[in-house]
Amino acid sequence: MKIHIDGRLYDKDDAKVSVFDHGLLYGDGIFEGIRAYNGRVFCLREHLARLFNSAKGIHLELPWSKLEVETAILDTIRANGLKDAYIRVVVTRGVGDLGLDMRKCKRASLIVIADKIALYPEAVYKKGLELVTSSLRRTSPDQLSPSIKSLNYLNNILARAEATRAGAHEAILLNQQGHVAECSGDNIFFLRDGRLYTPPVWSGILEGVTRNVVMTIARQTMNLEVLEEIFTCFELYRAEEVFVTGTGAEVIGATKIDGRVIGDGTPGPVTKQIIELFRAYANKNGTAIYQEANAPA
Ligand code: PXG
Repeated sequence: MKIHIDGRLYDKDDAKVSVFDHGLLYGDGIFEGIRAYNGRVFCLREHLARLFNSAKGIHLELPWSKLEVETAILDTIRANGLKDAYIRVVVTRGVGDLGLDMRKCKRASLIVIADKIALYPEAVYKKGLELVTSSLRRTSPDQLSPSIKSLNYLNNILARAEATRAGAHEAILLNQQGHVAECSGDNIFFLRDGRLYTPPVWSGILEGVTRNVVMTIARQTMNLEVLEEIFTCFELYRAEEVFVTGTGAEVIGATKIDGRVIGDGTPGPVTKQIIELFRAYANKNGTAIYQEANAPA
């Protein structure tokens, strides 16, 4: 495996960062998780836009243009001969001293990892996920904004660990007001009376790229009304269908939440249709990685 760090490709064992990097010392940095399907990078522009907005949010000046980051991403995928991939882009504050002062970090570092994707087993798409509400709240927008995809994921990791210990797949995090925000690494939707509901960005969530694509598919292809509204867990319990969206998960039904069976306990017809439409869309759209002649088999 070849890994990109600051303009050079390294073998996996040689891909290293300094112990003085503030990304390591303080979680001072940002990231993106991106997927490539069938030789195309999915929603690359949207991920780059979010990366640059996250950078702005943490006062991190990026010494590269969007095109340069895009080139680094595409080069790394090509160097690994991948057509389907999970791509992790990490930008750290760079090397500084042991203090908090970001001015000591003279240059941000760019890391790109392109790997095969570790998918949820197909059985999970058929059966649906079990979710539990975490005791931890999503960081509120007046703290570290949840719309910034920062390297501080400990809150989400601890929430996910609660789910794991409860024998569930994913954790739901509420916002500081007790409304449903999102899962530890996915956005959440529910269906009632033919309408889809999902929490608004301002209520304290990451504005998921998959979320936005699913909202467009639901509105434009399925003619569904999609409402961004705040709601509580009870609305999920009594929903007809619930599903989560994310780059890793794509779209997966949630069939049990806090011990309550959702709908008839299997992913519903709308969820199944969105899964199919999303997969078809993801397989056709995106930034081409290879010219036809150079594509790996
Ligand atoms: N909410 C949070 C908190 C996330 O971290 C999403 C929603 C979904 O956003 P996208 O843009 O992917 O539709 C995320 C992103 C993983 C993994 O390995 C997933 C994320 C972050 C880190 C790791 O599954 N999800």
